Amino acid sequence: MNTYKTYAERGKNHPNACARSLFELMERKKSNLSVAVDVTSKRELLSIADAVGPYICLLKTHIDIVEDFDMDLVQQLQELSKKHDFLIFEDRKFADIGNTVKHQYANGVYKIASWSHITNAHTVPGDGIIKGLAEVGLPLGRGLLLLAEMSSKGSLAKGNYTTESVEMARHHKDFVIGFIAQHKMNSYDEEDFIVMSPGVGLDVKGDGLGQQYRTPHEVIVGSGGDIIIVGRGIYGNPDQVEEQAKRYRQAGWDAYLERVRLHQH
Ligand code: 5BU
Repeated sequence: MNTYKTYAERGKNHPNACARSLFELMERKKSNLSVAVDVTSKRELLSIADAVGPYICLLKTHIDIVEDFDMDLVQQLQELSKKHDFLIFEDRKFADIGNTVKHQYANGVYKIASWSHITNAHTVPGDGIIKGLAEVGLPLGRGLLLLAEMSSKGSLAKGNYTTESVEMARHHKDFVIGFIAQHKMNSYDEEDFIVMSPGVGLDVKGDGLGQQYRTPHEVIVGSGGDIIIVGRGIYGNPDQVEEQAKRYRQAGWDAYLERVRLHQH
């Protein structure tokens, strides 16, 4: 199955340019680590992005929590993305009808489409949400992830909801590059969806607000995820950001190498 091929092999054949460059840079940097930088000041966000930059393939943001947001912040993030060779993923979780999300993606204060290589959307509104976002994102060479599963306790995104979300992605393979999910979602050899999994931690199992953590090994070897998304495990202790980024990058990459070994023919 595609999920168990190497990232390099998957990068060669992927129909979406954004997915191709992501796979290529993962192999180049030997990293399947995405850091979720959920901090509320521009200074902190930039300083963490610069510190973790060399170890990550993808920087995940929640841009609307930054108190002193301005367009200079996104310009600096773009510069860091070039300097350290990573892509940017704004975890916006769009959830409205196509016409509304189109504006939320392109316009307003944040102009997400203009700087974020990847964003994501809930499937609850039906596939009009994908069509609306694609009108803005496709001409810019962006990629979309659908939320097929969530990491939090009691999530309703399961069973039929998850299956139908995958079906929706199959009808929009030009723009949908994969899923936020807890397990591999591919069924066929000829399709290749990237699976990014949040809820990853090496030291704790949860956060008291519903978050649930698994180890990089559980995610990548046990469940077939491709990219581990780690937040507080990395930036939680300000003195250890770089050290933790190295640690998670190593754990994620070792798990990937083990998966490749296990599935060699
Ligand atoms: P943490 O600090 O590693 O718990 O942060 C996890 C991040 O991933 C945080 O930005 C969440 O908004 C995000 N997330 C998640 O935790 N679980 C999900 O199912 C989805 C996103 Br979708």
